[in-house]
Amino acid sequence: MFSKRFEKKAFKAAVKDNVKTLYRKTIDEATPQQLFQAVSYAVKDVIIDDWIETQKRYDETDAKTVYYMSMEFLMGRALGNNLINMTAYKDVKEALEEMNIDLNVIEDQEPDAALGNGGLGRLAACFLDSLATLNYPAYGCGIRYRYGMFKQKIKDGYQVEVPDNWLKEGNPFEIRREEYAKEVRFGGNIRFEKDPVTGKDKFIQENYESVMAVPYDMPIVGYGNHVVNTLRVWDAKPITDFKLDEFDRGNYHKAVEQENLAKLIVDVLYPNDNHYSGKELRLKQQYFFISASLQALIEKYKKKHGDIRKLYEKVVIQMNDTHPTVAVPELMRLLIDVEGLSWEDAWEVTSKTCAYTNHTIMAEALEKWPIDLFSKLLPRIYQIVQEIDRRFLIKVREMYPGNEEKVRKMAILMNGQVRMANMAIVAGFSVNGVAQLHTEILEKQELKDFYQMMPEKFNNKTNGITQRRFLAHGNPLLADWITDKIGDGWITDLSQIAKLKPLVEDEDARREFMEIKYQNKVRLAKYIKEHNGIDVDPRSIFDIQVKRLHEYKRQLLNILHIMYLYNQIKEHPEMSFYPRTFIFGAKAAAGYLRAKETIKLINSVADVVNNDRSINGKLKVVFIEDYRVSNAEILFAAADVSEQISTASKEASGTGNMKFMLNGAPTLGTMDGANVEIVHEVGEENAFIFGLSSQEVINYENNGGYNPTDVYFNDWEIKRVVDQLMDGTYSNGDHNMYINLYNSLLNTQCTDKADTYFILKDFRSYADAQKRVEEAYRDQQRWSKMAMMNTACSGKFTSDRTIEEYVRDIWHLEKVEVPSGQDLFE
Ligand code: CR1
Repeated sequence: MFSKRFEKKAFKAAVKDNVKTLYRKTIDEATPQQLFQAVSYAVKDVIIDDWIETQKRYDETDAKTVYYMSMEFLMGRALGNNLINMTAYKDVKEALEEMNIDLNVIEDQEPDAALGNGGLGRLAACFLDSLATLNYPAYGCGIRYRYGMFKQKIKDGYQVEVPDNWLKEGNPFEIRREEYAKEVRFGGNIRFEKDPVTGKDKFIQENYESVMAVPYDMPIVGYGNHVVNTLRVWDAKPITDFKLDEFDRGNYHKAVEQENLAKLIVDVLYPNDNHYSGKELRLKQQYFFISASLQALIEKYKKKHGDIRKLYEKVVIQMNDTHPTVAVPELMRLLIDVEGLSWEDAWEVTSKTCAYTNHTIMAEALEKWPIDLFSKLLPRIYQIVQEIDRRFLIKVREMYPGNEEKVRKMAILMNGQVRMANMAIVAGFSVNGVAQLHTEILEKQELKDFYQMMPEKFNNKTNGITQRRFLAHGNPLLADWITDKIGDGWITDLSQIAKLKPLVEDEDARREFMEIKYQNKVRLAKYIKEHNGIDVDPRSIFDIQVKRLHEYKRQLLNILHIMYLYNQIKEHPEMSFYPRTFIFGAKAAAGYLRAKETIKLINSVADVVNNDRSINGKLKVVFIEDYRVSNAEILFAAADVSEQISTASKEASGTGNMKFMLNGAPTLGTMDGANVEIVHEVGEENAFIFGLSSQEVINYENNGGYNPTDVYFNDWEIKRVVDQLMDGTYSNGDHNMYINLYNSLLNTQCTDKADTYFILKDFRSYADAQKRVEEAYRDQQRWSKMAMMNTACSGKFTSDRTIEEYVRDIWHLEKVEVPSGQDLFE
């Protein structure tokens, strides 16, 4: 049925009109990109009414609002998702068909909004979707990078990074809000003065550089509830008046500098996942969007409220990892220097408003800014950090008299560095990890001293994903089938997906389920043919590992195992072997050598294996170029096996694991991150678990590691694959191509510890688990039960559940009902 809001005739007329006014063309003449723009503007028109209505309702009810501060929002495409959430997807598809327009083709014209690296950024995007769907007032605050995550090309098997000019055709789903621009200042020096009238201390920043932050708002559409929240991302522009001024005085340099600073600051997303690079420009980006967001939020609060000391009653700030932690001293600065609060009052407000989520225990991801860089760029902020640290250390010494070890571990300022995580914990009223195991490791290991001192702050919020994008939109065949069987309640209440459990015993249901999986594999096979030119058999096992490339995620273990399988097939052609297609997708940070070598290795193994006619296509290896949200949706839908093989204790949660599960792919993985909870929900018999436990890994680490040569010399098959990195098998005779990988495993150089991610240690156990996968898959009845059970048990992993827990334990928001905005096509 066509809903009133998308009355077919009016919608078609709007699209036609848009093509005319935007491009002076008829529908038949318009390019697919122009049609995408025209359709999007017609959709946005409908969204705007609800957007206005929502914000009006928030204003009237004076509801408490969460500000989700994040350097990353990995949104992907908006058009299809907006239509799904407006419950208009099928109607619009139909209307467009009548105009001879294929909605799928139109959707493919939209570039991904790739303002994030991986899990952390995608989590932020899922959270925004859930917040809107659950009727909670929320802002996402971030940066409008002119270039998002780079586009990945594969040339001769190597990754090549290409700039992601995602805004070049214009973004129909954003609105520039010039009127809310805010000035942000950097550098200079601080002059101290006593106000002659009030006697109060005044801190005046002089000789600074500044830029204007200009917000762009993007609508976040809730599912079927007329709620439209806002993602506010900040652009930078030079302060033009000042520039003219400088020109007048002939200070050409300074004027150009401001122009350059503005351009530079929002130019590009740092492409590091789980890695801190310590670049000054990155700190500028952090302070830039935080200062602007806080100024805007305080201004908004003050429009309705007289007493800034009650800010925490209406505002809660969630800091997505330490990247936005400069919010703590910046809020203190605004409260003290601008609003005139005392230190004590400002601290009370700040520490009741800010909460912190930790997303990793990887040491190289910890943000520790050199004090000289930090204090030069943010002189007043640095003074405030010093005072926060001073007061905190007094408390530490009170609690642990004479224990200077505690001071060294917990201080914010130590060894010439500003330790951002310590600041976030000291100031935040809540500190949460992102899966049970991760939170446990934080409490018992990484943040042990903080946990002992302030256990009440610590809590767990296991991550989740939105089923609207990763099932309703990404897997329409399965979505329709599920709705057919159990109704459409699962779209906003994923716990209902458990109603599929009884159907696991129904043979017809299982056949249908597997037929849909097959259709999705055909869709992926077609994508692979188009993009890679490789033929893959949709009847083979689709074993997929897609995620950022990182040593701890162990793509190297996966590809070494493929080399091992290939050796076996070559050696024993008679051996029974179920055909397998191994699929990878992963971007490596541009400067991450071992990660890039791994990509080259995967592509080289693919080349050798895929072109070896003697193995009769039993083994295929595919590297999906430019893995991103839009092609991820296709990959999850088509997976038989979900590879989640990180070294236990290293993956804080993972969220890809949940997307595979939702789409009916059993996990082949370690007991790490949220895998632990996935196995708990689905049962160990419906997953393939292998490898060291996190406790075993941690024990080895605490005792100087393990010796990989023990494994290497005692298992000739493992030795053979490791040697094949150096013998030219996968490098046309070049013996140095994979030397960094080889050394990372065995370290013949003896400069560093070897195999710190326990790849050789876990190899046998992984190969055994892979063997179990093959056996299980041969029994199609058994496999179909496992696959269906995974979907049926995925209810816990919706981000709706995660958000309800944040609201219950941390944010304390109220739901706001929104009546439908004015109907555009009435
Ligand atoms: C973790 O590595 C987790 C996401 C979202 C990542 C991953 O396991 O699912 O966060 N951490 O919580 C990260 O990017 C900077 O840290």
